[in-house]
Amino acid sequence: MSLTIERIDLHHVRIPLVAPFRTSFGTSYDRETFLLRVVTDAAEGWAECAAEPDPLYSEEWLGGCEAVLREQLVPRALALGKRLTATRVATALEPVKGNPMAKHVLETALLDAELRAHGLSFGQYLGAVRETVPAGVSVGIMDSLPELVDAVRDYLDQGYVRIKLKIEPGWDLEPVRLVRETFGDDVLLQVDANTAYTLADARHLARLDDFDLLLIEQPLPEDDLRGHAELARVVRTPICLDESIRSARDAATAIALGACSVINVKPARVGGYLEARRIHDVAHANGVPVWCGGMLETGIGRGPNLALAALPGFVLPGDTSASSRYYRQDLTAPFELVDGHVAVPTGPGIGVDLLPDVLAEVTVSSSTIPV
Ligand code: SMG
Ligand code: MG
Repeated sequence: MSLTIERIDLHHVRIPLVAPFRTSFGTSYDRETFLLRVVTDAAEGWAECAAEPDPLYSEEWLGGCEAVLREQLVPRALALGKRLTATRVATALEPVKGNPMAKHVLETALLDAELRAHGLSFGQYLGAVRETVPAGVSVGIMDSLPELVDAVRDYLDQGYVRIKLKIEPGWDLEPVRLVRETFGDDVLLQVDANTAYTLADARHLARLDDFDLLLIEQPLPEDDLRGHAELARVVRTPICLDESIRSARDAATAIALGACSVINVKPARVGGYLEARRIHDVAHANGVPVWCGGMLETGIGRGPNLALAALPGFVLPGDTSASSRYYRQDLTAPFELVDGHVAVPTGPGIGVDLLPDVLAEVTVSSSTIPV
């Protein structure tokens, strides 16, 4: 079956976070993004743009995503006419350099429509082998160490099976030591620097080896694969890449160079679920464990991420937390944490539906991309 696009809408939303989330590159107080709805002759599809208002996590940002969708990506998809599938659209978007988050939101909405038309879930389509996935939680940089300990205690009490601490120069050894000493050796613990260090910090980062961490995520700048390979020779803790990996080719290169021994797979960062699955396949074939990252997605983005996290190579707990970690009121029925796990949606497509009243409440503006 192939589809014809009849309409594309953007719904700009702003949703308050339950608590501010601070990383080495900034603090978020709410989630500001847009949802893309595509109406086709066979079914309708939805996806969430992962970009942030400012280009601080990566070079993409919301305004840029909208512009490239309007002026470049949607026209290329429409040029396919009636022969549209998510795979064909991905191929048609390939000549456009970069812009993975913009490509991801269009491809995912189309894949949702396509799978709904076939009555297939993302999990079935991608090759999920689990009904639930273990949930980790990402803990932001705090104003004080006691606040950090309280936050981690609360997450552990809720049942999260892995803690990730955001770190930056000045907030690294002490918080990690304190969390390890307070909660014991059994807690699965890892850190994420979001590119905040340089290779000159190698000796300093090696001091994290004392704390038996699962991994150090993206310590160095995203374009410094050589630096990560050098660092991996100095630190014993496994190096995990996030921002550096934009494609399956990047994954193959990083693995071959010894720049990482674990990969954080985020569908949005790599242009969509099709490329995300290829990264899983490359890593799996090389014996490199992967896990599913997050971008503070609402239920609309979380649903398909959970399906991806259920693939066989996803052997480490992801940043696939329950809705309550992020929002008092999610845009979909909430994802709940049960025995440290979150259920993979089973319905057609992304397997979750928007709550129209909630969407109306958080919508800042809506617009249409002409088709
Ligand atoms: O969705 O639980 C989540 C967020 C997880 O820490 C998280 N994401 O670099 O991995 C990362 C960050 C990037 C997003 S910061 C807004
Ligand atoms: Mg990260």
